[in-house]
Amino acid sequence: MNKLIITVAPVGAETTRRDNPNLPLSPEEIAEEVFRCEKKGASIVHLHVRDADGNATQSKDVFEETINLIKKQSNIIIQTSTGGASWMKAEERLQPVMLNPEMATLTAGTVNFGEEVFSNPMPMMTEFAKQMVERGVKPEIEVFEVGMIHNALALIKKEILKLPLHFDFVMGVPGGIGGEPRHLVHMIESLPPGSTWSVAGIGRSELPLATMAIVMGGHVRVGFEDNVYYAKGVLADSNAQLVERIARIAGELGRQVATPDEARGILGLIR
Ligand code: KMH
Ligand code: ZN
Repeated sequence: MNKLIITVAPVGAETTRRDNPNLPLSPEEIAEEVFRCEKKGASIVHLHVRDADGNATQSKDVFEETINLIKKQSNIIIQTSTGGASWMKAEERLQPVMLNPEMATLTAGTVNFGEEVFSNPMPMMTEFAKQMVERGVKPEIEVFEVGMIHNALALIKKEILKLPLHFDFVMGVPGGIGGEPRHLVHMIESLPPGSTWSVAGIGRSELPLATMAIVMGGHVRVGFEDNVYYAKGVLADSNAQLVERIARIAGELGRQVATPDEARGILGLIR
Protein backbone atom coordinates (compact mmCIF):
# COMPACT_ATOMS: atom_id res chain seq x y z
CA MET A 1 0.00 0.00 0.00
CA ASN A 2 1.06 3.62 -0.62
CA LYS A 3 2.66 5.40 2.28
CA LEU A 4 0.30 7.54 4.35
CA ILE A 5 0.21 11.29 3.79
CA ILE A 6 -0.71 13.17 6.95
CA THR A 7 -1.96 16.71 6.41
CA VAL A 8 -2.13 19.07 9.33
CA ALA A 9 -4.67 21.91 9.34
CA PRO A 10 -3.34 23.80 12.38
CA VAL A 11 -5.40 27.00 12.37
CA GLY A 12 -8.46 27.20 10.09
CA ALA A 13 -10.65 30.27 9.83
CA GLU A 14 -13.23 29.55 12.51
CA THR A 15 -11.41 28.05 15.51
CA THR A 16 -10.65 30.47 18.36
CA ARG A 17 -8.52 30.41 21.50
CA ARG A 18 -11.77 29.99 23.41
CA ASP A 19 -12.11 26.62 21.64
CA ASN A 20 -8.50 25.69 22.40
CA PRO A 21 -6.04 28.10 24.08
CA ASN A 22 -3.16 26.40 22.26
CA LEU A 23 -4.34 27.54 18.82
CA PRO A 24 -1.37 29.07 16.92
CA LEU A 25 -2.25 32.47 15.45
CA SER A 26 0.77 34.59 14.52
CA PRO A 27 3.02 33.68 11.57
CA GLU A 28 5.76 32.73 14.07
CA GLU A 29 3.45 30.53 16.15
CA ILE A 30 2.07 28.84 13.04
CA ALA A 31 5.55 28.20 11.62
CA GLU A 32 6.76 26.70 14.91
CA GLU A 33 3.70 24.47 15.16
CA VAL A 34 4.09 23.32 11.55
CA PHE A 35 7.70 22.38 12.25
CA ARG A 36 6.66 20.33 15.30
CA CYS A 37 3.95 18.62 13.22
CA GLU A 38 6.41 17.77 10.44
CA LYS A 39 8.69 16.14 13.01
CA LYS A 40 5.77 13.95 14.11
CA GLY A 41 4.88 12.86 10.57
CA ALA A 42 2.93 15.59 8.76
CA SER A 43 3.93 16.04 5.12
CA ILE A 44 1.38 18.70 4.08
CA VAL A 45 0.21 21.81 5.89
CA HIS A 46 -3.27 23.05 4.96
CA LEU A 47 -2.65 26.69 5.69
CA HIS A 48 -4.95 29.47 6.86
CA VAL A 49 -3.55 32.64 8.43
CA ARG A 50 -4.81 35.28 10.84
CA ASP A 51 -4.38 39.05 11.08
CA ALA A 52 -2.83 40.82 14.08
CA ASP A 53 -6.19 40.64 15.90
CA GLY A 54 -6.42 36.89 15.35
CA ASN A 55 -9.14 37.13 12.70
CA ALA A 56 -9.12 35.07 9.51
CA THR A 57 -7.48 36.81 6.58
CA GLN A 58 -6.46 35.78 3.07
CA SER A 59 -3.90 38.60 2.88
CA LYS A 60 -1.14 37.70 0.44
CA ASP A 61 1.39 39.46 2.67
CA VAL A 62 0.50 37.48 5.78
CA PHE A 63 0.58 34.24 3.79
CA GLU A 64 3.95 35.19 2.34
CA GLU A 65 5.41 36.00 5.75
CA THR A 66 4.09 32.75 7.23
CA ILE A 67 5.24 30.62 4.28
CA ASN A 68 8.74 32.15 4.43
CA LEU A 69 8.99 31.34 8.13
CA ILE A 70 7.78 27.77 7.54
CA LYS A 71 10.25 27.25 4.70
CA LYS A 72 13.17 28.41 6.86
CA GLN A 73 12.97 25.26 8.95
CA SER A 74 10.72 22.84 7.12
CA ASN A 75 10.41 20.86 3.88
CA ILE A 76 6.65 20.36 4.34
CA ILE A 77 4.30 20.77 1.34
CA ILE A 78 2.40 24.03 1.62
CA GLN A 79 -1.23 23.92 0.63
CA THR A 80 -2.83 27.33 0.93
CA SER A 81 -6.56 27.61 1.55
CA THR A 82 -8.71 29.31 -1.06
CA GLY A 83 -11.74 28.61 1.12
CA GLY A 84 -10.82 31.35 3.57
CA ALA A 85 -13.92 32.13 5.64
CA SER A 86 -17.50 31.91 4.41
CA TRP A 87 -17.94 35.72 4.44
CA MET A 88 -15.00 36.40 2.10
CA LYS A 89 -15.28 37.37 -1.58
CA ALA A 90 -13.69 35.33 -4.39
CA GLU A 91 -10.83 37.77 -5.16
CA GLU A 92 -9.89 37.89 -1.50
CA ARG A 93 -9.90 34.10 -1.21
CA LEU A 94 -7.70 33.62 -4.28
CA GLN A 95 -4.83 35.84 -3.07
CA PRO A 96 -2.46 33.15 -1.69
CA VAL A 97 -2.54 31.30 -5.05
CA MET A 98 -0.61 34.30 -6.47
CA LEU A 99 2.35 33.10 -4.36
CA ASN A 100 2.50 29.87 -6.43
CA PRO A 101 2.32 27.42 -3.52
CA GLU A 102 2.78 23.73 -4.32
CA MET A 103 -0.90 23.08 -3.58
CA ALA A 104 -4.10 24.99 -2.90
CA THR A 105 -7.62 23.92 -2.04
CA LEU A 106 -10.44 24.07 -4.56
CA THR A 107 -13.87 23.63 -3.04
CA ALA A 108 -16.11 21.92 -5.57
CA GLY A 109 -19.51 23.43 -4.75
CA THR A 110 -21.69 25.41 -2.40
CA VAL A 111 -22.70 24.05 0.98
CA ASN A 112 -24.49 25.22 4.10
CA PHE A 113 -21.82 25.79 6.75
CA GLY A 114 -23.43 25.89 10.18
CA GLU A 115 -25.56 29.02 10.16
CA GLU A 116 -23.78 30.33 7.07
CA VAL A 117 -23.43 29.47 3.38
CA PHE A 118 -20.00 28.61 1.96
CA SER A 119 -20.50 29.81 -1.59
CA ASN A 120 -18.59 28.22 -4.49
CA PRO A 121 -20.62 28.59 -7.69
CA MET A 122 -19.32 26.99 -10.88
CA PRO A 123 -17.91 30.23 -12.42
CA MET A 124 -15.85 30.80 -9.25
CA MET A 125 -14.60 27.21 -9.21
CA THR A 126 -13.69 27.50 -12.87
CA GLU A 127 -11.71 30.70 -12.33
CA PHE A 128 -9.91 29.29 -9.28
CA ALA A 129 -9.05 26.09 -11.20
CA LYS A 130 -7.72 28.06 -14.19
CA GLN A 131 -5.50 30.20 -11.96
CA MET A 132 -4.07 27.09 -10.30
CA VAL A 133 -3.41 25.28 -13.58
CA GLU A 134 -1.73 28.39 -15.06
CA ARG A 135 0.60 28.62 -12.07
CA GLY A 136 1.40 24.92 -11.69
CA VAL A 137 -0.41 24.79 -8.33
CA LYS A 138 -1.88 21.34 -7.62
CA PRO A 139 -5.50 21.63 -6.51
CA GLU A 140 -6.82 19.54 -3.65
CA ILE A 141 -10.52 19.16 -4.41
CA GLU A 142 -12.41 19.87 -1.18
CA VAL A 143 -15.60 17.83 -1.05
CA PHE A 144 -18.23 18.62 1.58
CA GLU A 145 -20.90 16.37 0.07
CA VAL A 146 -20.93 13.72 -2.62
CA GLY A 147 -22.39 15.90 -5.41
CA MET A 148 -19.20 17.97 -5.32
CA ILE A 149 -17.31 15.05 -6.87
CA HIS A 150 -19.55 15.45 -9.91
CA ASN A 151 -18.81 19.18 -10.05
CA ALA A 152 -15.09 18.35 -10.19
CA LEU A 153 -15.81 15.91 -13.00
CA ALA A 154 -17.55 18.72 -14.88
CA LEU A 155 -14.25 20.65 -14.80
CA ILE A 156 -12.52 17.59 -16.24
CA LYS A 157 -15.12 17.39 -19.00
CA LYS A 158 -14.52 21.06 -19.83
CA GLU A 159 -10.77 20.21 -19.96
CA ILE A 160 -9.96 22.78 -17.27
CA LEU A 161 -8.60 20.09 -14.93
CA LYS A 162 -6.95 16.78 -15.80
CA LEU A 163 -7.08 13.39 -14.10
CA PRO A 164 -5.77 12.12 -11.76
CA LEU A 165 -7.13 14.46 -9.10
CA HIS A 166 -6.49 14.56 -5.38
CA PHE A 167 -9.62 14.89 -3.22
CA ASP A 168 -10.15 15.75 0.44
CA PHE A 169 -13.46 14.69 1.99
CA VAL A 170 -14.47 17.16 4.68
CA MET A 171 -17.05 15.20 6.64
CA GLY A 172 -19.25 16.18 9.56
CA VAL A 173 -19.65 19.91 8.85
CA PRO A 174 -23.20 20.90 9.87
CA GLY A 175 -24.78 21.32 6.42
CA GLY A 176 -22.51 18.89 4.60
CA ILE A 177 -22.25 15.10 4.51
CA GLY A 178 -22.24 13.36 7.90
CA GLY A 179 -19.16 11.85 9.50
CA GLU A 180 -20.42 8.24 9.56
CA PRO A 181 -18.28 5.43 8.08
CA ARG A 182 -20.86 4.49 5.41
CA HIS A 183 -20.62 7.98 3.91
CA LEU A 184 -16.85 7.65 3.51
CA VAL A 185 -17.31 4.37 1.64
CA HIS A 186 -19.81 6.03 -0.70
CA MET A 187 -17.46 8.97 -1.32
CA ILE A 188 -14.57 6.66 -2.23
CA GLU A 189 -16.78 4.61 -4.54
CA SER A 190 -17.83 7.82 -6.35
CA LEU A 191 -14.28 8.90 -7.30
CA PRO A 192 -12.93 8.81 -10.84
CA PRO A 193 -10.24 6.16 -11.46
CA GLY A 194 -6.69 6.92 -10.36
CA SER A 195 -7.74 9.49 -7.75
CA THR A 196 -5.94 9.94 -4.47
CA TRP A 197 -7.97 11.02 -1.45
CA SER A 198 -7.76 12.08 2.15
CA VAL A 199 -10.37 12.58 4.82
CA ALA A 200 -10.83 15.43 7.28
CA GLY A 201 -13.39 14.35 9.86
CA ILE A 202 -14.86 17.21 11.85
CA GLY A 203 -14.97 16.97 15.65
CA ARG A 204 -15.56 13.51 17.02
CA SER A 205 -15.59 11.93 13.56
CA GLU A 206 -11.92 12.85 13.00
CA LEU A 207 -10.35 9.78 14.58
CA PRO A 208 -12.68 7.03 13.31
CA LEU A 209 -12.60 8.37 9.74
CA ALA A 210 -8.81 8.78 9.89
CA THR A 211 -8.47 5.18 11.02
CA MET A 212 -10.68 4.04 8.12
CA ALA A 213 -8.52 5.99 5.68
CA ILE A 214 -5.35 4.39 7.02
CA VAL A 215 -6.83 0.93 6.48
CA MET A 216 -8.44 1.72 3.11
CA GLY A 217 -5.38 3.24 1.44
CA GLY A 218 -6.44 6.87 1.69
CA HIS A 219 -4.73 9.73 3.47
CA VAL A 220 -5.55 11.72 6.60
CA ARG A 221 -6.02 15.33 7.67
CA VAL A 222 -6.08 16.32 11.33
CA GLY A 223 -5.66 19.59 13.19
CA PHE A 224 -7.36 22.36 15.11
CA GLU A 225 -9.22 23.58 11.99
CA ASP A 226 -11.27 20.39 12.17
CA ASN A 227 -11.09 19.23 15.79
CA VAL A 228 -9.59 20.67 18.97
CA TYR A 229 -10.07 17.60 21.20
CA TYR A 230 -7.81 14.66 21.92
CA ALA A 231 -10.66 12.68 23.51
CA LYS A 232 -14.20 13.46 24.63
CA GLY A 233 -13.94 16.48 26.92
CA VAL A 234 -10.12 16.56 26.75
CA LEU A 235 -8.54 19.32 24.68
CA ALA A 236 -5.51 18.47 22.56
CA ASP A 237 -2.24 20.02 23.78
CA SER A 238 -1.18 20.79 20.23
CA ASN A 239 -1.71 19.94 16.59
CA ALA A 240 1.49 17.90 16.82
CA GLN A 241 -0.16 15.64 19.40
CA LEU A 242 -2.96 14.86 16.92
CA VAL A 243 -0.45 14.18 14.13
CA GLU A 244 1.62 11.95 16.39
CA ARG A 245 -1.43 9.83 17.24
CA ILE A 246 -2.22 9.25 13.56
CA ALA A 247 1.39 8.23 12.85
CA ARG A 248 1.25 5.86 15.83
CA ILE A 249 -2.02 4.23 14.71
CA ALA A 250 -0.67 3.89 11.16
CA GLY A 251 2.43 2.16 12.55
CA GLU A 252 0.28 -0.25 14.57
CA LEU A 253 -1.71 -1.02 11.42
CA GLY A 254 1.41 -1.59 9.33
CA ARG A 255 1.11 1.54 7.16
CA GLN A 256 4.25 3.63 6.83
CA VAL A 257 4.08 7.42 7.00
CA ALA A 258 5.29 9.44 3.97
CA THR A 259 7.95 12.11 4.25
CA PRO A 260 7.18 15.38 2.43
CA ASP A 261 9.27 14.25 -0.56
CA GLU A 262 7.52 10.88 -0.65
CA ALA A 263 4.19 12.71 -0.53
CA ARG A 264 5.35 14.85 -3.47
CA GLY A 265 5.96 11.63 -5.38
CA ILE A 266 2.53 10.17 -4.51
CA LEU A 267 0.75 13.38 -5.55
CA GLY A 268 2.83 14.05 -8.66
CA LEU A 269 4.08 17.34 -7.29
CA ILE A 270 7.64 17.25 -8.53
CA ARG A 271 7.96 20.46 -10.54
N1 KMH B 1 -13.33 27.92 6.34
C1 KMH B 1 -14.26 27.25 5.49
C2 KMH B 1 -15.43 28.15 5.17
C3 KMH B 1 -10.63 25.49 2.59
O1 KMH B 1 -9.78 25.86 3.38
O2 KMH B 1 -10.40 25.33 1.40
C4 KMH B 1 -13.65 26.76 4.23
C5 KMH B 1 -12.39 26.02 4.30
C6 KMH B 1 -12.04 25.27 3.06
O3 KMH B 1 -11.68 26.01 5.27
ZN1 ZN C 1 -9.45 25.20 5.40
